[in-house]
Amino acid sequence: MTKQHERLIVVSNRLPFSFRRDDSGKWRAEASGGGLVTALLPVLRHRGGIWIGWPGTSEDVPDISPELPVAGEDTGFTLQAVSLTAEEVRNFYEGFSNEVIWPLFHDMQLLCNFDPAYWRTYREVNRKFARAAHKASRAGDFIWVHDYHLMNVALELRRLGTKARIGFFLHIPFPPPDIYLKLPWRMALIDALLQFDLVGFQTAHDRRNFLQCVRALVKDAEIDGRGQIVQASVGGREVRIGNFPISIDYNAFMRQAASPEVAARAKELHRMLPNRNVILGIDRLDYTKGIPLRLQAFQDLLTRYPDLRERVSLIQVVVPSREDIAQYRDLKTEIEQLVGRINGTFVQPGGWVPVWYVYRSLSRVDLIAYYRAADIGLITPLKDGMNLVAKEYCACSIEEDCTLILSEFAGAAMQLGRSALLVNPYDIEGVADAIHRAFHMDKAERQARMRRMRRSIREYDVFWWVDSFLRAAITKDLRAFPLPENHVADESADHALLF
Ligand code: GDG
Repeated sequence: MTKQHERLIVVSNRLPFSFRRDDSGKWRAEASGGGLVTALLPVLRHRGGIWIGWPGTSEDVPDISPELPVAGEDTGFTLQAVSLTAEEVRNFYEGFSNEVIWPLFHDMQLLCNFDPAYWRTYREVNRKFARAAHKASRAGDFIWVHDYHLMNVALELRRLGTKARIGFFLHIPFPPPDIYLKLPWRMALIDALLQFDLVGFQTAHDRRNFLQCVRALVKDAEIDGRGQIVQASVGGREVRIGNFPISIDYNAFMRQAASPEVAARAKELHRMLPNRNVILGIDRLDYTKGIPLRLQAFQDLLTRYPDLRERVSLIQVVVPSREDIAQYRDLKTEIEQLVGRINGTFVQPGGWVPVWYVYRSLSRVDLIAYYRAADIGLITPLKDGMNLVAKEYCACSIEEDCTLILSEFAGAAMQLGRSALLVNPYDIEGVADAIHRAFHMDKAERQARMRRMRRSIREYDVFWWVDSFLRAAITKDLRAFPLPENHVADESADHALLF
């Protein structure tokens, strides 16, 4: 850990807080329950620090930027807002971030809209975030920038003459060169990423893709080392490049899963689905999550394995997301049509309903109750940086009597792949066969697999992740850090696992 007076400045697109007025009319900040914020709060409180981000806009909270320092008083550190105009939100957030980088980095280049205006606004907005970070920081601080919205921030900070060290973590995958090279601004973006002092990816696979792009595009780059963290020397600067699989607050999930409140909710779910195996899918509404193919696999299961009819139900929770983007609205319609078709074909009026479709955000208690009640977790993204739902499902399976079916294209497969049932999400019959296998798996095997996964997630939780990233930024010794099983440091070995 770095010295205490070296503050941590976190920069992310959204501030992970919601805001409400207290009885005296003052705004108050409440941390959202996500793993990232849970893990960073203790570090920020301990070292002192600042969280910079866009507070978002909503009808309830028009623009509270000027009131943020007061609103954030209870958090133990400072919150600082970057305000965005409606046009910036359109071109930077919905445009470049979510119509260019998000689809491209998930290998879906046909969904990209490479509008040059998006790139211009992306650079301007990144400059805005950089100005805020520059103003807030001093030499000796560590600025930790998060995710694909803010890849240009270090470049802008260098222009401003920032003395603090700057790290970056990419939460989504990094694509291989044949896909990355399609980006019209490929050179500028790779140069921008190399302006950070430390660039972190989810898996060794993402890190290798990035290094291949650096080798292809940056002629004077010298890359040294083969451990979890490698060093690249570019134009006289040293950049560390590593992989740090993000995780969850395992103990918090496990404890809450064991609470009487969750137990009662989980029991209620089982009562509504008597003598039935519950299969669970939980995803944000997103085309990367593979929901339509998953529904087709479930339909194939009921068609080819009639013995499972009335013995399984799929609960598919879809959390509304990015509904202002046309592709997301189309996806919602496609999902609803598929659910209607499956239920229309197989439903028993007054009895069994094959698919329970929930389109809304669940409370944390309900979310954990669904995890706890499910016999099979069905997580089949077409591509995913990590997928925290997979890890949360295992943490909440306190009886250890259930099975995880996991896409081999989720980052989590690197860590959990030996104990989950790995599937290719494009293989409809293969996914149906995996559900059939999970249904018939004997209890001893189920428990042994789940126990191994839970042990690994417990050991390498989100606090380990924060600590290993921050240590990687300052360590003098670049030998491999301990990584979860299969997050092997050696590049050739992880390649062998996936392909
Ligand atoms: C990105 C990357 C990477 C979901 N439904 C509800 C709910 N959730 C929470 C889950 C989980 C989170 O949302 C989803 O995280 P994922 O990792 O599964 O997916 P993304 O949102 O796409 O996240 C991903 C992640 O960043 C972290 O680096 O793993 O690959 O795409 O924590 O619990 N929470 C509540 N109600 C819901 O209905 N309360």
